[in-house]
Amino acid sequence: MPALHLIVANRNYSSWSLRPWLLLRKLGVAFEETTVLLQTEDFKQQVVQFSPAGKVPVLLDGELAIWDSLAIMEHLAEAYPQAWPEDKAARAMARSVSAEMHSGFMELRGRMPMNCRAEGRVIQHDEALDKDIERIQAIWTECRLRYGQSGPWLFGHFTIADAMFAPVAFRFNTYGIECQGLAGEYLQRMLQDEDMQAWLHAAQQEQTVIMSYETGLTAQ
Ligand SMILES: N[C@@H](CCC(=O)N[C@@H](CS)C(=O)NCC(=O)O)C(=O)O
Repeated sequence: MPALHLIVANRNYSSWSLRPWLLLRKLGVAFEETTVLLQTEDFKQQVVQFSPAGKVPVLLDGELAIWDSLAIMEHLAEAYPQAWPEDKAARAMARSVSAEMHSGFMELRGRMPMNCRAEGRVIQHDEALDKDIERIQAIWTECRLRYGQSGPWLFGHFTIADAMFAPVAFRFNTYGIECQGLAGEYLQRMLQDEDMQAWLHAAQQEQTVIMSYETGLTAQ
């Protein structure tokens, strides 16, 4: 019986859930999963048993409950240090871009909600949104250029930084954001990844539609 148990929400919409789920898959760690559906009556009831924040994801590790995607991944990194780059300078950069993703990019998050099974959605662009998009492309390019020599991910092997940006790849796909050069290659690598495809496949099987996440259905 796996010692780890991850509580997540709808695959299609829960960007925060995707992050630790993907990291666990990449670490090759066995874990149990429970899905609680967003905006249902028993969501809060189920989740507050483990998380005072009342949000997912939550990781149960024996007696411990850890909530918040970055805290969960930091907890995993204690047992699996490869979750961060080994090199100190690379690790500092990985921590910085992960924290930047965790606490920022509000325009992108608000206006391009994760909706991974949807494609061809049209959103209106403005300076604030394009600034977020350009900053993400710059991060991907710089990490790949400086630290990506030993593998296909931002710091060579898959790290927490990749997990942090994985939902952005689905968002870029849904809303038709194209990336060039190293950022474009990274985007395609992420979208074609077998674990990302497994997550997407599960999202495609879900029946629930939450209209507040269904942005860009028609040209605005
Ligand atoms: N900063 C938190 C955000 C978690 C979060 O907002 N989760 C959403 C699901 S994607 C949630 O649980 N929403 C339910 C609610 O707010 O009632 C993290 O990194 O885990």
